[in-house]
Amino acid sequence: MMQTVLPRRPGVFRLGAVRCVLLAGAVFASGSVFGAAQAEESLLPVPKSVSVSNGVASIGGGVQIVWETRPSPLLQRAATRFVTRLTAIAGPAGHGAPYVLHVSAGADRAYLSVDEKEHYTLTTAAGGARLEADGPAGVIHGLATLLQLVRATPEGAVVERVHIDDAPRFAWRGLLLDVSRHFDTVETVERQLDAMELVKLNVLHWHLSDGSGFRVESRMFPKLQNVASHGQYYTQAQVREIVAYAADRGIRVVPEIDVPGHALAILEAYPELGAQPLPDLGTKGLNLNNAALDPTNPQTLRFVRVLYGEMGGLFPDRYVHAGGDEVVSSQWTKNPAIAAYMKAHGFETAAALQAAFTAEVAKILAAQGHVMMGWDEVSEAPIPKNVVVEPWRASKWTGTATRAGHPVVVSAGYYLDLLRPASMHYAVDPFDTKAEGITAEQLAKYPPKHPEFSMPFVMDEHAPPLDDGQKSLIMGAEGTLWAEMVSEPMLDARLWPRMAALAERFWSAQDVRDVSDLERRLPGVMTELEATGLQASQHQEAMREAMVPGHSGPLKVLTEAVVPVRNYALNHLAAPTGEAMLSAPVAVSNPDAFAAIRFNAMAARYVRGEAGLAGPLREMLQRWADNDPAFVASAKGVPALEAVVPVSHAVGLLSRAGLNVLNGREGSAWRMDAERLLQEQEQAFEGSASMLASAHSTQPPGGLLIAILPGIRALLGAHAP
Ligand code: TNX
Repeated sequence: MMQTVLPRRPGVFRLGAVRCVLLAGAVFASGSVFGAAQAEESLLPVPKSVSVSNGVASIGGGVQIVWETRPSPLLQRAATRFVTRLTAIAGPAGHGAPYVLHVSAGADRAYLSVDEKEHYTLTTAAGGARLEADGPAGVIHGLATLLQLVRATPEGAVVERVHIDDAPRFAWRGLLLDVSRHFDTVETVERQLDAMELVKLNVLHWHLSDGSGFRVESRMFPKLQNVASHGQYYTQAQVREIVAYAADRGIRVVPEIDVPGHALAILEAYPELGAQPLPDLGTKGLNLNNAALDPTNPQTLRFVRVLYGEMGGLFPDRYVHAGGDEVVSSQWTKNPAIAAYMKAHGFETAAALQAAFTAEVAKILAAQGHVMMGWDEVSEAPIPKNVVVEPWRASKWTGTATRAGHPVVVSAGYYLDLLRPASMHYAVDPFDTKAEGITAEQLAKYPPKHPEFSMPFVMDEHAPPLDDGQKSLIMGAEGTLWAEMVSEPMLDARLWPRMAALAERFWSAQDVRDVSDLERRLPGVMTELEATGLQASQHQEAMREAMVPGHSGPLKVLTEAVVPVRNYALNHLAAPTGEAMLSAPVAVSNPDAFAAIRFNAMAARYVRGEAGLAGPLREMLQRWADNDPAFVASAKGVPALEAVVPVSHAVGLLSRAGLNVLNGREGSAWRMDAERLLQEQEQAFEGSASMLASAHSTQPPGGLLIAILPGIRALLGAHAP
């Protein structure tokens, strides 16, 4: 591996403007320029405008960066990262003339704020490129784009020749990491920040506190780390390190300390602040989300003031997320003192009391120089206008919150823990007030088990579209990955590549929405992210090996053809349940099974007449058909694998049916078997097509759905025999 020796020959040349020359040590095999334009087709997120010139330029001689404006240390580090990544992607060293990259960056005092300047232009030519940015963020983005224009070829690395003019659609492009439910080490968080930089995401929404644990060292309330963290927390030095690491990559860190609900961990440490006595933590089926602070206790607001004051000092960002979600009314109404307080002060509902609490928290944060954010529940009763609302339960809240004048960051439709494929999340536009929510049809078909809790999740079929004023209040959006069922080794693969699809939704123009084009680019993006540090495949490999030491190959092949059940259906499996889920096949199955997606796309093209695809289709089907006996053998004595043997059989049977079609085999018995199985498996998809369906339906063994159904269905003929 090439080491970076940057700056190897730093020097200052005077050529009119200040020029700092930085010669990168990455030197690639020199070679002739060759290959058709391609890399520009793998850009993600799609830039605002791209014009392609003909041809490519060799970058085989390494990169020489010429700063047209004086580079800050931050930009110098960005350049170093660029070179390191280029080396990782473009391969071994060679000699030749360096590719000269001229960079100029305007000054931007708003860097790392929602008002920062992110625009850049990038022109790549024969011997080099020019990157002009309005500020540091634009340089970081431009370098990410340039990296995606590089392609390794047998003759050495080349860069596509293009002119790009780019800026994001939304200023706030976030990712929520829930480190309360499952803790992630500093290294793991930093890996996500690296990946975020490469797809131009710019906010880490760090969910640091919830029922399962409080994750930051507090000097003011040391029981938060000594008791509430259960031993897993970030020291203040580590928090500063992560904030700095993020800042280097153009990423703001918005901390969330969730109050007044989701407070169990805090209450383990300070039970006197609770609305109810601390529940016995050993209670079977205890809902860790329910415990709430007592908003009427003056000590509660004091706690919030001092804690937020301390935490605010660690997080320089203007915004602090104060949570506010899922406050269970009975936590308050069943406490006689709180009930009496509500009566005395005219709070008719828990929501009204929460609004008063929210207003106090917003005031506290404002006094500390911050702006409060909260989940959409905070907007159910009047609260100060400047509180940023984050719709999550349904898209209608985007409409109501903006109608009330609140700035909004949308997360409804972007819940990665629902385990939907990238294509579904990608289809959701932040402006759409009817994108996410339980439909009337679903409600009728699957009556909710907790009717009083369902209405906020229900879609408003009459929700009007946003007007221009409302649209201007949408600051952006966030992908959220709640981690009840995401352990640290699972994190990279649960977040990516789906988060990259969301990065495009949040950056690119509203009309960039071609799903097959997205699906075509995602594997390449995964390759880029993994080459530069992400560990999705490595971790999955290790997890498979832990499940079946020495014999994990068949499990890997099985996971090519399956996806996990969706919409919290994992909560309703017969087995595995609880923590066992995290070391079962479903933990290493991906919501986007690339091989299955490719198979389905190819099968569709085959039946439309591309006969040449028969070969590759046959190869895939043969692989899956042959895998069944191998899987059965490997599963012997491993309960988690034995549980999904029926899934392996089904994949085998369907694959054999597909082969029969390709081989022109006659007969009807195998067709009928396959048809029956197809219907059964399509039904299984129906069973987790929404949160309500998930709670009502029997789920497939091990929570695995078969992802190659559309392709098999296409091969068998669109109509049932
Ligand atoms: C609701 S999303 C929550 C989270 C859970 C999630 C999934 C939100 C604001 N609250 O605390 O993790 O459902 O169970």
